[in-house]
Amino acid sequence: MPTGLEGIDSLTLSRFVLQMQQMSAEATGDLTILMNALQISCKVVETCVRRAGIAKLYGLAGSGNVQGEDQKKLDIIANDAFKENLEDCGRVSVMVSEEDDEAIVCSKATTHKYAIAFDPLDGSSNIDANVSIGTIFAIYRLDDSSVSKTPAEGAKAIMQTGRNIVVAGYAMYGSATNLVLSFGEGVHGFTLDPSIGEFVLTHPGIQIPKTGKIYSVNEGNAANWDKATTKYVENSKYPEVGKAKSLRYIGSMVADVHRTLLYGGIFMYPADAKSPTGKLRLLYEAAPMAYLMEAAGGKATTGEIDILDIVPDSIHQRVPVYMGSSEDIDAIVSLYQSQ
Ligand code: AHM
Ligand code: MG
Repeated sequence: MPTGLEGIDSLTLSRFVLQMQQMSAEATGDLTILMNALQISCKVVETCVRRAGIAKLYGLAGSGNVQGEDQKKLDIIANDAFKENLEDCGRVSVMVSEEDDEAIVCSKATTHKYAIAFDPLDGSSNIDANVSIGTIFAIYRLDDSSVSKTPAEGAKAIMQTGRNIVVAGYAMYGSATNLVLSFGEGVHGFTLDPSIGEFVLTHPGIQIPKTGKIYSVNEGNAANWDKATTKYVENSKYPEVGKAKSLRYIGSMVADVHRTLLYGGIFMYPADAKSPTGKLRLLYEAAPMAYLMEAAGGKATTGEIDILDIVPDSIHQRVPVYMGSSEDIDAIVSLYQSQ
């Protein structure tokens, strides 16, 4: 009897993670359990995002987060879903969330090998307009011989360069729900099949094109940009040779980076005269996306240093961001070198 599932490629995210773990000689299964908790959290949040209009989850919750921004109801729901699932899985020792002032030390941890930084619902200014939003995460390996007991110790343990990331990725709640991730070698994209409730591999081995036809930036900030950014955008619009680039800017990092990975080009959130270190946060926005970019053959820089080489000085640190196709990033870096 037909099941309706005939012809579906069944490399699910769960099986993919198991296979990745089995390839490692020292694998204990802890990372598989952690990844499972992460996957479930993404499914919980996707369900809330899909039902937000009917369930009256749009709008403000009436509180503010550490960055002084209003928190949306969905921001809080997403943050709670990730924190509860990750803590309960017992494989996370320290968590840093965009929505929490301090690092969280997990009392239920049965092993102290992993820490995770996440932005539970990025791009939340877009929530009420039903524009794509997402979750960004980076898992870091800890020295499990020194267990963090206080938020300050937890913060110190997780403040590592992006080169130490074990797994990074994002979930995008758009017209479909995608989960894109990398264990370091290769970037793979999964799409949630709602009929079976599983993420299925749809974009294996994503490689970003060497150069792209799109630039992506909030041009409303142009009056405050430095010379290199101003020149780069001018060259994109009025090139001496070839065609002008197209501008695409959604204002949701996950959606802008997703498009950049698939189509190529450059996504930027520069520092400017009003925001001297930029807007995006290193640990849970810039570093995980930079990790994916490099694993897909692209580059990610502040203009002066590769994002993955930055040593964090605080858990909510902001950094300037330029990421995308290698030739486009080389062009902005050379403008910085000559300015
Ligand atoms: P958020 O973490 O408060 O949602 O802010 C981060 C978002 C990114 O998704 C996006 O790239 C950027 O802010 C857009 O900022 P702007 O509205 O200034 O262009
Ligand atoms: Mg964010």
